[in-house]
Amino acid sequence: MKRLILILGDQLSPDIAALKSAEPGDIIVMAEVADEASYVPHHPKKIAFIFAAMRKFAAHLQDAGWQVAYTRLDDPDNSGSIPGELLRRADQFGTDQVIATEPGEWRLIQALNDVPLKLTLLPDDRFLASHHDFEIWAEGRKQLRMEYFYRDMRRKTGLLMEGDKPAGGQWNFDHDNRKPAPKDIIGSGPMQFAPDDTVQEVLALVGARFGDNFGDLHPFWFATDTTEARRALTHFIQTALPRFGDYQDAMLAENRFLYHAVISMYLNAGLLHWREICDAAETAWRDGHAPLNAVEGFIRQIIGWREYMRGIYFLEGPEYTTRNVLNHTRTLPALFWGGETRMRCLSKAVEQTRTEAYAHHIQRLMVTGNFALLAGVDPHEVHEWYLAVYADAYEWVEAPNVIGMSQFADGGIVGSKPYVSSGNYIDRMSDYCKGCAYDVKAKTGEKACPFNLLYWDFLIRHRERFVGIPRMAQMYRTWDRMDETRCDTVLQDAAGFLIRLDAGQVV
Ligand code: FAD
Ligand code: DLZ
Ligand code: SF4
Repeated sequence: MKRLILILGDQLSPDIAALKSAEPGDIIVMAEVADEASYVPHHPKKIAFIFAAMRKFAAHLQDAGWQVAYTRLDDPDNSGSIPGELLRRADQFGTDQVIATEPGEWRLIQALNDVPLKLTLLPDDRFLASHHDFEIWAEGRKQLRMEYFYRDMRRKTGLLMEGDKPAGGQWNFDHDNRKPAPKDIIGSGPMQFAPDDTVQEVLALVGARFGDNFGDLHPFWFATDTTEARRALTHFIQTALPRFGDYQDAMLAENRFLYHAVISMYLNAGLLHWREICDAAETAWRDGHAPLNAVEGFIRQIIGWREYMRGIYFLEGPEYTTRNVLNHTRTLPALFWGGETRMRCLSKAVEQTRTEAYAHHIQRLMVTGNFALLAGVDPHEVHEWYLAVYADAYEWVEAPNVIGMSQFADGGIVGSKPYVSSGNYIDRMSDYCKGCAYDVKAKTGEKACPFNLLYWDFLIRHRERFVGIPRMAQMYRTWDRMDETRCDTVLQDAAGFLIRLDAGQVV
């Protein structure tokens, strides 16, 4: 009996499990549906990227001889959901058998399991660690530290290994990697692609249907198929990888990409595979084109952090995104949606998110994430914002980064301590503070950088929880040595700032 082979918008890999198990006569089902396009208000560039890549992937499958039942968003009989499209296609083709690859969000896994058809859900083997591998690794450990998981992944892949030893004698070269941004950035940023006919058609559709969502649709420059994504990868390896390590944590107002790869949207949608990316990076090192600190740092992000985050998401289960151990309840401030702010770092990070559907790791972690955490914003709202605004965002990778790493809402599963900082860190790593309405050196008063105020306010609010963490104890000692009147002023100024924020004033 013929079967339906479901391919989702982030499963655009020729070797995706469902496709590998397909046989001649099976029907490939792909569908642009309102439910997926609107469960959060996705950035229009993200929707356009996924739809365009889906259409090209479907065409590629058809060329290879597959029968593809493709639903466009504006098809009149589009049921609006993945389960609805499966039922419709099952009826049309007279089958009740469906083969799918496990989706990257619990929400959709549950929806597929509820469809009254005979579903076979295959593991997504595009990842290095299966759920089982991660469970085995996690079992019996008091703390799930990424660094140890990463070493296992190095051994498993053989990447940057010399026998059973790490290349260069060290697993991790991060101490070489935290340089502030240089004034002169060499390099042209990520490779950009002019929209072809398929992309143009999608842009018209997305503009009409999702033009009111936060985010600029134009100019659209993403790669939308594997050939283009591979060109973007090669461009990164040649032009940026050698400096990736040194400036990985740096931020510049007028240079949005620095030496980052800007490939996460391609990798997560299936246009690239982790192995080809890491092999290309390792070859660059072995050929003497890129230094070890850059290549090790880059490979760690992919076989370390990325795989680890996915492991945590599936280990922790569907209610992970509702965790809120710090009991933060503030509504996400309007400035996250482009509302006016005098804080230049936030204004620049949100502006580039609006135009590019991209911000690099430190902008996400130490500017927007840091501010939301210090201000005590409800982590679920923060999570939904990140899920909506970045082109690479799917819950399996976004939620552990936001709920865990950035907001500490999971109580320390991902990070042993919260990622918080005063303005000083942002000043050291960026050029944002020059030209800001606030003074990063001022600790109290009208001009005081809000990060300076909120930093102490956060630490004092959560003193009981954090004072016992060795790497935080020093901060509490500093506070305890500060003059009492000064401490009161800091907390009063912080409270005043939060009142103005809640009242919707421009802060
Ligand atoms: P580079 O800096 O060039 O890194 C190379 C690759 O490493 C990335 O493409 C990505 O695949 C991987 N990587 C790096 N860091 C991480 C990480 N922490 N977790 C998983 N993969 C990583 N990444 C997503 O793919 N989707 C998300 O929704 C997402 N949300 C995030 C939210 C927050 C609050 C934070 C702090 C980080 C988030 N990240 C997310 C991780 C990281 O910021 C992005 O992967 C990275 O910025 C993508 O840009 P790039 O391709 O230029 O990455
Ligand atoms: C993100 C997304 C969007 C915007 N639209 C679609 C769609 O119309 N059809 C589809 O199959 N997939 C889409 N996706 C990706 C899914 O939301 C994704 O597969 C799940 O969130 C699981 O990761
Ligand atoms: Fe951001 Fe403070 Fe610097 Fe202004 S002074 S850019 S608010 S860190």
